[in-house]
Amino acid sequence: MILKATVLLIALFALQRVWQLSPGFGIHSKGYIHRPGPCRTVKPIQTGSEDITLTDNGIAFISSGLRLNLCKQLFDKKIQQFTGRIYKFNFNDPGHAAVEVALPRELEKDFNPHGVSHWKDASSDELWLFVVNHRKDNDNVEVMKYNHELNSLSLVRSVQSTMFTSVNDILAVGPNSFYASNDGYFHGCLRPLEVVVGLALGSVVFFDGVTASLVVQRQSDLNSMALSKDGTRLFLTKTFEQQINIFNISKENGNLMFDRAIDVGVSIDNIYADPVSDDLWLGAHSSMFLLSQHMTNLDVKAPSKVVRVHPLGLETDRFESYELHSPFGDDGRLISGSSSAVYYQEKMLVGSISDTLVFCDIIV
Ligand SMILES: [Ca+2]
Repeated sequence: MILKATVLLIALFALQRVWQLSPGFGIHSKGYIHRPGPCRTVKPIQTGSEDITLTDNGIAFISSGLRLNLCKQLFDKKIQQFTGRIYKFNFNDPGHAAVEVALPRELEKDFNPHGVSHWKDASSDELWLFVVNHRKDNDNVEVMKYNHELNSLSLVRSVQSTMFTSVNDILAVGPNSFYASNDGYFHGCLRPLEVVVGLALGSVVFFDGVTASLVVQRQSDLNSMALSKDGTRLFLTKTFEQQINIFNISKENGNLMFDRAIDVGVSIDNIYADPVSDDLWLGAHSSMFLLSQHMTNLDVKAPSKVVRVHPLGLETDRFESYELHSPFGDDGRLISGSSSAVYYQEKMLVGSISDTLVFCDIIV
């Protein structure tokens, strides 16, 4: 009797959770085509461009070939055949294809890239690329030095931590220090259960070059991060809750103090903070339901959407008020499952989890 009542209670709780999450799945959402100007796919990328990091002089580094470490049985088998790569795209010469960057020899056989970030030395051209690598055994953060002449990466260090439970994104704040966001705890087929039951097991880890510490804990649904141009604020996206959380960064120890949330009204993935305008650019999924169908069968198209958050506040508090813009939308035929967007001088790249990369001129 007690067992039956317990099972019934759990079932009711699960139903309530599904009901709560259903708007985020966007079951009735459609993809609307909207272009800011001429848009085209960028060759040769066909196996995803999940995350993009953009230097201040218009060089984009793109992670491609992500094999999600979730329940493999739920995903299209083709995804497991993807090869992890880093591509480079030059906004100053956008007529050309993306170029593959040579990986360090140590990573050639075990490279499954997810979030990317970079750190550029202000007084020199030295550039470090930080990549979340879902290695076969665990999640690592690969810190690599970029060689401009050889278009190659050399491994500086691989950072591991027991706090890296399921790393999604990385945010470099120095040549050897970073924040890493865990989108959850469990891998494999326990992960969908973690989402449905609503376990808040995501976190943000700060690594100061020596030690790792948890700076955000017991959160669900964490995705990607970006830094304000003055380096004092961190933006963190929450996909199902359709929010950007803004934190103030402690200068002393890197701790994060929650300031406010921005409701975006669409399931957001990766975020880019434009250092010129302070605008936030978001790769978004208009329908998580169609996205899940796309990930199960890549032939099924999923809509894409880019959101731009334009701050209206004064310099001291830029996001006190803001406007939401929708510069790009697609029904999935040009690009399915948009996960990232970056902007540079009236031009834009839109990345995807497992599909193409799109370049647009912005003329409207
Ligand atoms: Ca992401």
